[in-house]
Amino acid sequence: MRLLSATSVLLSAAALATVLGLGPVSRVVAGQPVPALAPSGSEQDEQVVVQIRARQFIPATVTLHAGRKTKLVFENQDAELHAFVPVGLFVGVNLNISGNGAPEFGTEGFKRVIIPSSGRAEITFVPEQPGSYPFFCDMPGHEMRATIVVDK
Ligand SMILES: [Cu+2]
Repeated sequence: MRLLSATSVLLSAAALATVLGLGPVSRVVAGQPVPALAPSGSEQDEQVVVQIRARQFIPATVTLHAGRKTKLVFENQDAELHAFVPVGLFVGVNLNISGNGAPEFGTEGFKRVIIPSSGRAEITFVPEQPGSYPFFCDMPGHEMRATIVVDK
């Protein structure tokens, strides 16, 4: 009985909120559902895999999301070394690199990671600034370019 009356009180409070126009917390604006606030944890983590094959980054455009914890994975399926050289993406951004690549850092932070044949590099970070960020491989003679797009 005690539980039941507590439920009644909650229902009454909800009804009162509706009458007062407070309504439900989440609303649909312009036909687009508002994403629910997820509890802290891994639910909003994003993992994106970029394959390197026949001197190409696949896919050529990678879409990430600002503010979301991201693991960006590069898998080198070629029989030669490749490098991931980002432009602008990591300025002022903390990151963590794992895998068996050889990362290089300079005065402005992360410069590139060289990835051995059949190797992989995993970069964990939170993209901050929405925008379009090119990246390339700077191994001699390799003409490999692709783009990371950070959406809001
Ligand atoms: Cu390359």
